[in-house]
Amino acid sequence: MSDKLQWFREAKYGLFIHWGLYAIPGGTWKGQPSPHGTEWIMKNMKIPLAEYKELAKQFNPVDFDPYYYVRQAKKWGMKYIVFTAKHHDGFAMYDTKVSDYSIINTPYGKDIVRQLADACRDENMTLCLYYSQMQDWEHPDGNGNTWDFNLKNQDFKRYFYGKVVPQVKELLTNYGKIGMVWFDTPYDMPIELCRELADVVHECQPECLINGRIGYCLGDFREAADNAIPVLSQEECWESPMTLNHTWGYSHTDDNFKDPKTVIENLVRVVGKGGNLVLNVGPDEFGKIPERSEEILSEVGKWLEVNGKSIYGTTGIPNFPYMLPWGDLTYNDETHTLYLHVKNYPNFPYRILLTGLKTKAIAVNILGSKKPLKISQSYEIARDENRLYVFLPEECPDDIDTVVEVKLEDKAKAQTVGTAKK
Ligand code: FHN
Repeated sequence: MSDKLQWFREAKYGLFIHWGLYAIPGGTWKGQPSPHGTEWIMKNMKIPLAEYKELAKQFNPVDFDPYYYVRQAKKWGMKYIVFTAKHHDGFAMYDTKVSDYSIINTPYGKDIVRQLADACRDENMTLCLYYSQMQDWEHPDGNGNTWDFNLKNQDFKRYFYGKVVPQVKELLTNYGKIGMVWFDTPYDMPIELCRELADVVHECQPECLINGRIGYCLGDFREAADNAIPVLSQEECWESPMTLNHTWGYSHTDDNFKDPKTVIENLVRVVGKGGNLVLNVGPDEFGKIPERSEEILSEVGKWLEVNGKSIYGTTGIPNFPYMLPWGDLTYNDETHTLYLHVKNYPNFPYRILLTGLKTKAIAVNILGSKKPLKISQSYEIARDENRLYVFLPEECPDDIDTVVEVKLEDKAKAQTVGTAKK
């Protein structure tokens, strides 16, 4: 049986793109800032549909270059792209026959999903599509728009069968192979409809993944809360969606960006807990990715060029007992290789201690250098304590995260803490 999660399990790092009409106001409407989430501006400010729809008459992202997006994502070390085909505002960024509310009816007039799909296919990048299945502030029967529509007349099934099902079918039949449909905010959508939606995806493309936010654990993996990293390592696949600043859509004002060190730290933590990180950019109304986002992602990409082995195809050691004062660890179970991510570089005597690893280390070096590092590994019988000391060079090779590669004799085994007697 094919393991359809295989590509996702190995990918570890993806690019999320939140892009739609909301890029035009960029978080400010008639001089007033939207309280949170620029892509939520319509709902946050209860903008009448007729007024919000006017944005479509303006939308002309002439700077959008799909090949640039995909090549940048590759350079940044990302292995998949998740693009908002339809967000909560109901506007389709592709040529849909189901509704007039789409990119085709803008001055731009070209199908964005088509262009991205072509570029992804040519550049060998996995394309995944975000689709807001429950919330739709344009459709009178969709969830969320309480200021334009009378809720008493609402019939969710009319929206579900009239827009959701046919649009998801369009996305999965007209654009080639899609890696995943990224559903969102299922709220209290009835379970039968969620099941039906999953069936639609499976019928159109049996290999296509469905993320956890289809609801009721019907997805192929679990989606963590936004910007959240679990405390414990998880054995099943999962994903953490994360912003670079404080919003998903483009913002004219939010310059509160995470620096490259923080992004790398988050990536390592997510991967070390067995997950994937899907990191967001919000292009502006012309289709330009914010400069600061590009700078940060380039830095992370450069780090990955040297240290990618410690990320792709890795996970953590399940139930590793200790927090590490100097950093984090990731582990490749196939090659029996452990990666020690040293974020707090030690002072004299320039060594780090890993307590709790039972397996013998056979070769140790810093990624990017072949020079072997000195180690000392011991087991103290009375304390039942395994120790591995790694001696590092005096000068820190990478201020952000120096990665020590530890080849093990066998699969990594960790000690347990809390069992006094054997
Ligand atoms: O409401 C959305 C939000 O706009 C954004 O798309 C994020 C991405 O995970 N999901 C929802 C909130 O969880």
